[in-house]
Amino acid sequence: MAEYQLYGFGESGNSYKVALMLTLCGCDWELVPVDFFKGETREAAFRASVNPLGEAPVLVHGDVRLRQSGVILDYLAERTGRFGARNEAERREILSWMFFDNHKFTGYYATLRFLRGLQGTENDVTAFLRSRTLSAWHIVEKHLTGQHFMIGDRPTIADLSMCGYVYYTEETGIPPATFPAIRRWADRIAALPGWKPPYDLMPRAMPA
Ligand SMILES: N[C@@H](CCC(=O)N[C@@H](CS)C(=O)NCC(=O)O)C(=O)O
Repeated sequence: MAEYQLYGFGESGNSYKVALMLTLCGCDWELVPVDFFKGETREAAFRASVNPLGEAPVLVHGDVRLRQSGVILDYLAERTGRFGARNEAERREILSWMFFDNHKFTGYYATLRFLRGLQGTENDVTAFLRSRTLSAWHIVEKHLTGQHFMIGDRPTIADLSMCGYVYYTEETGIPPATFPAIRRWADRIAALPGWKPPYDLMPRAMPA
C-alpha cells in the first residue's frame, strides 16, 4: 500500500489540487477512485466511512484522515517542507488566497464548469455563475499582472489550490484569451518539474 491514499476522480479539480501536490513533492500515493457520477459521495456508506461532508478529495495518511483540499495542501506542505509559507505573514496571505479560491475563484468556476462544461446546461444559473467567475478571475488576473505567482516569485500551496481547474478544457464560456496573466501563470506552474495534467494523474469517472 502506498504511503498516501487519495480519494478522488479525474474530473475533480479539487482532487487534482492534491494529486498535483503529491506528485510535485514526489510522494508515494495512490488513488482510491470515487464513483462521483454514480452518486457515491451522496451514499450513507461514503459519508459514514470516508467523508461526512460528502465530498472528494479525502487524503488518508496512516491514522490521519483529512478532508478539504486546502487543509490537505497545508498538511502536505508541513509534512514535505514544500510549497509552504516562509513566515507568519506569508502564511496568512496564503490562507487568504485559499479561502478566496474555495469560495470564488474555484468555487464559482467549478460549478459553472460542472453545469456547462460537463452537463451542457445553459440557463440563468450558468449566466450568474459566469458573471461571478469573471469577477473573481479579473481580480486574480490583476494580481498576477507583474508577479509570477500568487505570493511573489515562488509557487506555494495558494497556487496549487488556485490552479486546480485551469487545465481542464471543457467549454465554459470563459475565454482563456481574456486572461493572459492567468494563462502565463498556469504555464509557469506547468513548467515545474514533475507537473502533469489532471487526466494523467487520475482517470475520468464519467462514463463515455
Ligand atoms: N472546498 C472543497 C470542495 C470539494 C468539492 O466540492 N468536491 C466535489 C468534487 S470536485 C464534490 O465532491 N462534490 C460533491 C457534492 O458537493 O455533493 C475542497 O476544496 O475540497
